[in-house]
Amino acid sequence: MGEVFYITTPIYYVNDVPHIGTAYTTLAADVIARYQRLRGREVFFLTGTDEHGQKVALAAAERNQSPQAWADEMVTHFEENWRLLNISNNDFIRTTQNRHTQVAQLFIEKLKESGDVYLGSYEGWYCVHDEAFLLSSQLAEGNCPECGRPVDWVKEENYFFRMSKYADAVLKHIEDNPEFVQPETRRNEVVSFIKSGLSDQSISRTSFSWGIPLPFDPRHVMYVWFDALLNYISAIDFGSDTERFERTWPADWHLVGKEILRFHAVIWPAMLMAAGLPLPKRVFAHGWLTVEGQKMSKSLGNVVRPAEIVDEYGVDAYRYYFMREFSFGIDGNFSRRTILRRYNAELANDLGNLESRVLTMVHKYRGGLVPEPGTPGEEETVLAERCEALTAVVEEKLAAPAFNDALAEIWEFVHAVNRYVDVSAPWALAKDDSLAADLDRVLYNSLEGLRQIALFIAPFMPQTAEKVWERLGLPDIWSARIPASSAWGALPTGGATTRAEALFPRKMEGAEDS
Ligand code: ME8
Repeated sequence: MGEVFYITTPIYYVNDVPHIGTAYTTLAADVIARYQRLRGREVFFLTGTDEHGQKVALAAAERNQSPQAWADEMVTHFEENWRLLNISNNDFIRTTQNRHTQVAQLFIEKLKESGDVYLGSYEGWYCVHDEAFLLSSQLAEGNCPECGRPVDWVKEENYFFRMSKYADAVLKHIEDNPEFVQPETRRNEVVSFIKSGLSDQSISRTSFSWGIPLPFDPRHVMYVWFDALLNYISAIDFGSDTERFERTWPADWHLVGKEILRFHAVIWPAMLMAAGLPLPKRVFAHGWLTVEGQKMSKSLGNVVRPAEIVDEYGVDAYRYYFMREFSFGIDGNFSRRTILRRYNAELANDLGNLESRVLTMVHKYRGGLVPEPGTPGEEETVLAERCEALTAVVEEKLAAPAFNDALAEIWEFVHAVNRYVDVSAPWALAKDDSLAADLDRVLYNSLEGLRQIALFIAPFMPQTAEKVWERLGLPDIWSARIPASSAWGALPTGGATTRAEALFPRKMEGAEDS
């Protein structure tokens, strides 16, 4: 079971187009997916859209459109944004697709038959923005505790999922498997939430119709969260292709924002237990991003779209910044000033200059051809050892995941290669013909340093890694494997390198005022 490395993002509501927050989770998942592929794993990386529910129905109604037409239009923005950000998802699931509605209906039918779904009546609060049923005791000054918006009083006949029956088992699973819900602070919140008592979960609505009809009572549509969580198994053919399902399930990682951890760490495991399915290996809740110190909101008009940043800095600088600047588990603040600083210092200067000066020297002194490595001296041995150690460190940091620390370590290596070039001074060696073998060795090892850097940055900056790889005369970076292709000295000699435009042209500072 579960031979495939399976990673997911939340499926996003189509009531809005993507912004840097939704892109953040998607990008993080992409980095892990790309890394695991380079490690030789078969990866299934899933993202998609959550298209049912009252919130989407209302957004469509405001525009006098049918919810389906609205979803069809909105989904193109997600696809476009993920293309722009070079996201390598293997599939894109929409909850209005037939493959999904079929599985959702099959699943709820199964639970109805086993007695875990029953008819009752709900009376209580509902937050349309968060699509969440709330108890009076959960309200914050009468409003939704999560988003602060006013809540609606709902009184309907509903089907319920017997979640209370699974409370102890879910709690035990969380306590026995510390890697299941992360980070730890969030796990503690989930544990106290379960300990405060779980009631059965309302899982259908009758007051509107934009949802999946219950097969045994079509007056009801499925509660949007019950429907949405099932995307993780409908996309891998639960109920229709058992072989595929079993190779892929359970998911290795569900990446989610902190506000929806409870759905993934409480309701979802209970649903899976009720269906007799294994639980995902890990649910990781990351922090929230603010913009220049403020919560992003349409009413404040401060929502940042990925294209604004990509147009200015390019896709890889975007990806680098978001993965380097923030610590994944905690909240972070996006600021235009820090992206500009990092761009100039770390991309244009540290990485860009290294690449251009090494390739320039190889062209100037060796006609662009990769020279012989010769016998490694002290400096080369140190560099090779650092590089080998880095392979293990990156593996560990990405398992955490601590993207920012992984990049900080990779940049220590970029500095080490820069220092190697400085102390070896190939320009001085070039002045003396009797030192030709030394010059060969230094140029070879500098190029090898660049090759290693390209591999390390590939999951984070795929386009830049491809460019460096190509300029080194190497065939296809995505067929490389870590660690096999990362052993020091794997760069073949005699290959033709190419000099080309700067990877990250320097930008004027002082133009940003925030
Ligand atoms: O909750 N900072 O969809 P959604 C960081 N459809 N991440 C952010 C963010 C921010 N400011 N804003 C959004 C839903 N996100 C449901 C999910 S899953 C079965 C159903 C990211 O469109 C983060 O991953 O509201 C968050 O959990 C998700 O977008 C919410 O997206």
